[in-house]
Amino acid sequence: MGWLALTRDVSPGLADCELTHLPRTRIDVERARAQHQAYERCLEELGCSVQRLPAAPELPDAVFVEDTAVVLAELAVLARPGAPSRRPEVAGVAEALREHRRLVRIEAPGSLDGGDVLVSGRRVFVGLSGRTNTAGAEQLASALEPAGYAVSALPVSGCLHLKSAACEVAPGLLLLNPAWADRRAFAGLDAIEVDPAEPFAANALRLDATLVYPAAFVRTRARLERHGLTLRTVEADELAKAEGGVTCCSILVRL
Ligand code: CIR
Repeated sequence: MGWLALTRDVSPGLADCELTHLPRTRIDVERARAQHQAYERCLEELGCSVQRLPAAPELPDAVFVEDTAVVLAELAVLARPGAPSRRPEVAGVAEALREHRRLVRIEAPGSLDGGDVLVSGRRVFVGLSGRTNTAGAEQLASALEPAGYAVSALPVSGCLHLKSAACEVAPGLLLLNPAWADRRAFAGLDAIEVDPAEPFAANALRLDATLVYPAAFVRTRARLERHGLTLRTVEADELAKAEGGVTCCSILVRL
Protein backbone atom coordinates (compact mmCIF):
# COMPACT_ATOMS: atom_id res chain seq x y z
CA MET A 1 0.00 0.00 0.00
CA GLY A 2 1.37 3.39 -0.95
CA TRP A 3 0.30 6.95 -1.58
CA LEU A 4 -0.55 8.68 -4.79
CA ALA A 5 -0.05 12.43 -4.47
CA LEU A 6 -1.99 14.39 -7.06
CA THR A 7 -0.42 17.76 -7.69
CA ARG A 8 -0.93 20.41 -10.32
CA ASP A 9 1.55 22.57 -12.11
CA VAL A 10 1.91 26.24 -11.18
CA SER A 11 -0.14 28.26 -13.64
CA PRO A 12 1.59 30.96 -15.65
CA GLY A 13 -1.41 33.05 -14.58
CA LEU A 14 -0.67 32.65 -10.83
CA ALA A 15 -0.37 36.42 -10.39
CA ASP A 16 -4.15 36.63 -10.97
CA CYS A 17 -4.90 34.28 -8.07
CA GLU A 18 -7.73 34.83 -5.62
CA LEU A 19 -6.68 36.81 -2.54
CA THR A 20 -8.74 37.30 0.59
CA HIS A 21 -6.56 38.22 3.55
CA LEU A 22 -3.26 39.25 1.98
CA PRO A 23 -2.48 42.28 -0.14
CA ARG A 24 -1.49 41.53 -3.72
CA THR A 25 2.28 41.52 -3.98
CA ARG A 26 4.49 40.52 -6.88
CA ILE A 27 4.67 36.74 -7.17
CA ASP A 28 7.70 35.23 -8.90
CA VAL A 29 6.13 32.37 -10.87
CA GLU A 30 9.46 30.69 -11.57
CA ARG A 31 10.40 30.76 -7.90
CA ALA A 32 6.97 29.42 -6.98
CA ARG A 33 7.45 26.63 -9.52
CA ALA A 34 10.88 25.74 -8.17
CA GLN A 35 9.53 25.56 -4.62
CA HIS A 36 6.60 23.48 -5.83
CA GLN A 37 8.92 21.04 -7.57
CA ALA A 38 10.99 20.71 -4.40
CA TYR A 39 7.75 19.97 -2.52
CA GLU A 40 6.93 17.24 -5.06
CA ARG A 41 10.42 15.77 -4.65
CA CYS A 42 9.92 15.76 -0.90
CA LEU A 43 6.67 13.81 -1.33
CA GLU A 44 8.47 11.34 -3.59
CA GLU A 45 11.25 10.90 -1.05
CA LEU A 46 8.59 10.13 1.53
CA GLY A 47 7.27 7.33 -0.68
CA CYS A 48 4.50 8.97 -2.74
CA SER A 49 4.11 8.49 -6.42
CA VAL A 50 3.42 11.98 -7.68
CA GLN A 51 1.02 12.57 -10.55
CA ARG A 52 1.23 16.17 -11.70
CA LEU A 53 -1.76 17.46 -13.62
CA PRO A 54 -1.21 20.25 -16.12
CA ALA A 55 -2.36 23.76 -15.25
CA ALA A 56 -3.47 26.48 -17.64
CA PRO A 57 -3.19 30.27 -17.78
CA GLU A 58 -6.94 30.58 -17.14
CA LEU A 59 -6.70 28.52 -13.93
CA PRO A 60 -4.51 30.78 -11.77
CA ASP A 61 -5.11 28.89 -8.52
CA ALA A 62 -4.98 25.35 -9.92
CA VAL A 63 -1.77 24.50 -8.03
CA PHE A 64 -3.88 24.53 -4.84
CA VAL A 65 -5.37 21.23 -5.84
CA GLU A 66 -6.52 20.30 -2.33
CA ASP A 67 -9.52 22.58 -2.67
CA THR A 68 -11.05 20.59 -5.51
CA ALA A 69 -11.73 17.27 -3.77
CA VAL A 70 -11.87 15.40 -0.48
CA VAL A 71 -10.53 11.86 -0.79
CA LEU A 72 -11.26 9.18 1.77
CA ALA A 73 -10.72 5.43 1.69
CA GLU A 74 -14.24 4.70 0.47
CA LEU A 75 -15.03 7.56 -1.90
CA ALA A 76 -14.00 10.98 -3.15
CA VAL A 77 -16.16 14.08 -2.91
CA LEU A 78 -15.65 16.60 -5.68
CA ALA A 79 -15.80 20.07 -4.24
CA ARG A 80 -17.64 23.06 -5.58
CA PRO A 81 -15.15 25.82 -4.76
CA GLY A 82 -16.59 28.93 -3.19
CA ALA A 83 -14.66 31.18 -5.58
CA PRO A 84 -16.37 30.91 -9.01
CA SER A 85 -12.99 31.40 -10.73
CA ARG A 86 -11.86 28.08 -9.24
CA ARG A 87 -14.80 25.90 -10.29
CA PRO A 88 -13.30 24.96 -13.68
CA GLU A 89 -10.40 23.32 -11.80
CA VAL A 90 -12.56 20.43 -10.66
CA ALA A 91 -13.01 18.64 -14.00
CA GLY A 92 -9.35 17.73 -14.47
CA VAL A 93 -9.04 16.44 -10.92
CA ALA A 94 -12.23 14.40 -11.30
CA GLU A 95 -10.72 12.66 -14.32
CA ALA A 96 -7.64 11.71 -12.31
CA LEU A 97 -9.62 10.49 -9.30
CA ARG A 98 -12.17 8.52 -11.29
CA GLU A 99 -9.93 5.48 -11.58
CA HIS A 100 -9.28 5.34 -7.83
CA ARG A 101 -12.56 6.18 -6.09
CA ARG A 102 -16.31 6.38 -6.46
CA LEU A 103 -17.10 10.06 -7.00
CA VAL A 104 -19.78 12.20 -5.37
CA ARG A 105 -20.26 15.89 -6.19
CA ILE A 106 -21.13 18.92 -4.12
CA GLU A 107 -23.92 20.64 -6.04
CA ALA A 108 -25.28 24.22 -6.07
CA PRO A 109 -26.31 25.94 -3.88
CA GLY A 110 -23.66 24.17 -1.85
CA SER A 111 -20.11 25.39 -1.96
CA LEU A 112 -17.16 23.67 -0.37
CA ASP A 113 -13.38 23.97 -0.63
CA GLY A 114 -11.29 20.94 0.26
CA GLY A 115 -9.14 23.20 2.44
CA ASP A 116 -12.10 23.44 4.81
CA VAL A 117 -12.22 19.70 5.49
CA LEU A 118 -10.14 18.19 8.28
CA VAL A 119 -10.26 14.42 8.75
CA SER A 120 -9.22 12.76 11.99
CA GLY A 121 -9.90 9.05 11.88
CA ARG A 122 -13.68 8.68 11.40
CA ARG A 123 -14.34 12.29 12.46
CA VAL A 124 -14.62 14.97 9.80
CA PHE A 125 -14.62 18.68 10.65
CA VAL A 126 -15.92 21.16 8.09
CA GLY A 127 -15.07 24.83 8.34
CA LEU A 128 -17.82 27.28 7.50
CA SER A 129 -15.73 29.95 5.86
CA GLY A 130 -15.88 32.50 3.10
CA ARG A 131 -15.69 29.51 0.72
CA THR A 132 -17.73 26.73 2.33
CA ASN A 133 -21.39 27.23 3.18
CA THR A 134 -23.86 25.28 5.28
CA ALA A 135 -25.39 23.58 2.24
CA GLY A 136 -21.95 22.37 1.19
CA ALA A 137 -21.22 21.06 4.68
CA GLU A 138 -24.60 19.28 4.77
CA GLN A 139 -23.98 17.64 1.40
CA LEU A 140 -20.59 16.47 2.60
CA ALA A 141 -22.20 14.97 5.70
CA SER A 142 -24.82 13.17 3.57
CA ALA A 143 -22.06 11.73 1.40
CA LEU A 144 -19.82 10.61 4.26
CA GLU A 145 -22.14 9.52 7.04
CA PRO A 146 -23.27 6.33 5.24
CA ALA A 147 -19.58 5.36 5.06
CA GLY A 148 -19.31 5.68 8.85
CA TYR A 149 -17.91 9.18 9.31
CA ALA A 150 -19.19 11.66 11.89
CA VAL A 151 -19.25 15.09 10.30
CA SER A 152 -19.45 18.33 12.27
CA ALA A 153 -19.28 21.92 11.09
CA LEU A 154 -17.64 24.85 12.86
CA PRO A 155 -17.15 28.49 11.94
CA VAL A 156 -13.71 29.72 10.94
CA SER A 157 -12.89 33.40 10.91
CA GLY A 158 -9.83 35.49 10.27
CA CYS A 159 -8.32 33.02 7.81
CA LEU A 160 -9.13 31.46 4.47
CA HIS A 161 -9.86 27.83 5.34
CA LEU A 162 -10.25 25.54 8.33
CA LYS A 163 -6.90 23.97 7.55
CA SER A 164 -5.27 27.41 7.78
CA ALA A 165 -6.37 27.20 11.42
CA ALA A 166 -6.05 23.52 12.31
CA CYS A 167 -4.42 20.38 10.93
CA GLU A 168 -3.92 16.94 12.37
CA VAL A 169 -0.21 16.35 13.00
CA ALA A 170 -0.46 12.88 14.60
CA PRO A 171 -3.46 10.65 15.30
CA GLY A 172 -5.73 12.62 17.62
CA LEU A 173 -3.34 15.59 17.85
CA LEU A 174 -3.99 18.93 16.17
CA LEU A 175 -1.80 21.89 15.39
CA LEU A 176 -4.07 24.85 16.03
CA ASN A 177 -4.35 28.60 15.85
CA PRO A 178 -7.10 29.14 18.45
CA ALA A 179 -7.77 32.68 17.20
CA TRP A 180 -9.19 31.31 13.97
CA ALA A 181 -11.01 28.12 15.04
CA ASP A 182 -12.53 27.45 18.45
CA ARG A 183 -10.63 24.81 20.39
CA ARG A 184 -13.92 23.56 21.89
CA ALA A 185 -15.13 22.32 18.49
CA PHE A 186 -12.48 19.59 18.67
CA ALA A 187 -13.55 17.87 21.89
CA GLY A 188 -11.60 14.68 22.49
CA LEU A 189 -8.58 15.77 20.42
CA ASP A 190 -5.35 17.14 21.83
CA ALA A 191 -3.83 20.30 20.40
CA ILE A 192 -0.51 22.07 20.11
CA GLU A 193 -0.96 25.78 19.58
CA VAL A 194 1.05 27.70 17.02
CA ASP A 195 3.52 30.23 18.37
CA PRO A 196 1.57 33.52 18.65
CA ALA A 197 4.17 35.24 16.44
CA GLU A 198 3.37 32.76 13.61
CA PRO A 199 -0.39 32.85 13.00
CA PHE A 200 -0.09 31.10 9.61
CA ALA A 201 1.85 28.16 11.07
CA ALA A 202 -1.04 25.73 11.64
CA ASN A 203 -0.94 24.29 8.13
CA ALA A 204 1.09 21.07 8.10
CA LEU A 205 0.86 18.09 5.76
CA ARG A 206 0.94 14.73 7.52
CA LEU A 207 2.26 11.81 5.54
CA ASP A 208 2.30 8.73 7.77
CA ALA A 209 4.73 9.61 10.58
CA THR A 210 6.30 12.67 8.92
CA LEU A 211 5.10 16.25 8.68
CA VAL A 212 5.89 18.30 5.61
CA TYR A 213 6.19 21.78 7.05
CA PRO A 214 7.10 25.30 5.87
CA ALA A 215 10.67 26.23 6.76
CA ALA A 216 9.61 29.76 7.73
CA PHE A 217 7.83 28.82 10.96
CA VAL A 218 10.83 28.10 13.16
CA ARG A 219 9.14 28.80 16.48
CA THR A 220 6.18 26.53 15.89
CA ARG A 221 8.52 23.95 14.41
CA ALA A 222 10.38 23.86 17.73
CA ARG A 223 7.07 23.25 19.52
CA LEU A 224 6.30 20.33 17.20
CA GLU A 225 9.75 18.83 17.66
CA ARG A 226 9.43 19.11 21.43
CA HIS A 227 6.40 16.83 21.06
CA GLY A 228 8.61 14.28 19.31
CA LEU A 229 7.17 14.87 15.84
CA THR A 230 9.34 14.30 12.77
CA LEU A 231 9.41 17.14 10.25
CA ARG A 232 10.65 17.67 6.72
CA THR A 233 10.80 21.35 5.97
CA VAL A 234 10.17 22.90 2.57
CA GLU A 235 10.47 26.47 1.33
CA ALA A 236 6.92 27.58 0.65
CA ASP A 237 6.98 31.37 0.93
CA GLU A 238 6.34 32.18 -2.75
CA LEU A 239 3.05 30.25 -2.91
CA ALA A 240 2.20 31.66 0.52
CA LYS A 241 1.90 35.05 -1.22
CA ALA A 242 -1.08 33.48 -3.04
CA GLU A 243 -2.44 32.29 0.34
CA GLY A 244 -1.41 28.69 -0.26
CA GLY A 245 0.12 26.38 2.33
CA VAL A 246 1.56 22.87 2.27
CA THR A 247 -1.69 20.91 2.47
CA CYS A 248 -3.15 22.87 -0.46
CA CYS A 249 -0.64 21.65 -3.00
CA SER A 250 -1.56 17.96 -3.04
CA ILE A 251 -4.39 15.48 -2.74
CA LEU A 252 -3.24 12.27 -1.09
CA VAL A 253 -4.86 9.07 -2.28
CA ARG A 254 -4.13 5.85 -0.41
CA LEU A 255 -3.63 3.20 -3.10
C1 CIR B 1 -7.48 30.92 -3.11
O1 CIR B 1 -7.74 32.00 -2.59
O2 CIR B 1 -8.35 30.12 -3.40
C2 CIR B 1 -6.03 30.60 -3.41
N1 CIR B 1 -5.35 31.81 -3.77
C3 CIR B 1 -5.37 29.94 -2.24
C4 CIR B 1 -5.96 28.61 -1.90
C5 CIR B 1 -5.26 27.93 -0.79
N2 CIR B 1 -5.83 26.66 -0.54
C6 CIR B 1 -5.88 26.08 0.65
O3 CIR B 1 -5.50 26.67 1.65
N3 CIR B 1 -6.42 24.88 0.72
